[in-house]
Amino acid sequence: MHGRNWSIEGSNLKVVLLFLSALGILSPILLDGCADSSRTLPWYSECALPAEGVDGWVEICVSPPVDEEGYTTDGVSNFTIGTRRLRKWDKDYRFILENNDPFDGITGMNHMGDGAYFSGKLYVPIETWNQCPNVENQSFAVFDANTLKRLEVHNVVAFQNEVSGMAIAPNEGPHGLIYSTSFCDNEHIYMYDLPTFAPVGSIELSPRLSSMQGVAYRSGKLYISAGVAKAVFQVSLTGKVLGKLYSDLDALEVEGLDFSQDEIRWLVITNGVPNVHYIRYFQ
Ligand SMILES: [Ca+2]
Repeated sequence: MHGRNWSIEGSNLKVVLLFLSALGILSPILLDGCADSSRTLPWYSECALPAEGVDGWVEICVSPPVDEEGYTTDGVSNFTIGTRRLRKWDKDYRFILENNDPFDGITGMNHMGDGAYFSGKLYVPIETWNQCPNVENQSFAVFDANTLKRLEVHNVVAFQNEVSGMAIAPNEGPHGLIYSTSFCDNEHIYMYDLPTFAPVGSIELSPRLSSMQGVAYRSGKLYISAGVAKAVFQVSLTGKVLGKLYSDLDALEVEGLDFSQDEIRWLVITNGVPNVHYIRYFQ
């Protein structure tokens, strides 16, 4: 159990980690490769960097327990998205404020997905979720990142069968694009015009990715959290799946993610508890 896809031989890594642990340099949380959410976790400010010579994607720390659907950040504050709740935290995950009624004034909504921060706002997919393919009222909601108050709702029922995640790519397309994943559609990523939310088209994934739960954009690539594989994949903007970057096979569910900062921050539910896992590339 507790298997993860390390990029160096597991036994070598364990020796390195044991040595660091003996020196008191490394938190013991990394030793068994399992983020046991029932005990105290290393926080963002206590991320343990790997020893020299470690190559590839390495998990360096885990957030305290947060919400269960999505994550994003403006580079300072952390924003976590629950099924029916938005919360804002400071850089060390100290609670700042929450919105416990994100569907206030709109009927039928019961589910939020993985959102993205862009230019002072949070972009969050919302819908009426009743298992695949029975989904209704698929929409993109926009919230003020300072107050968490809802500003706008844009219906996308006509174009997409489920909305599990949103990523903002301000420099793609003529005016910027929104990329959106579907949990019920393993074949397509949908695109929308950023300023108007008008549908632009879709890209076809090759190979397909099952049970997509979140998407992030960075430097002309997409990063997708896929549930069946319990992994983060890198995908080109033409839909080619370029590789599996990291997997957490102990996860009960893998959820939203963010790659706007130095590391992929991936919301993973382990033992029923959602935490943001910080996974950084070393070479
Ligand atoms: Ca996100």
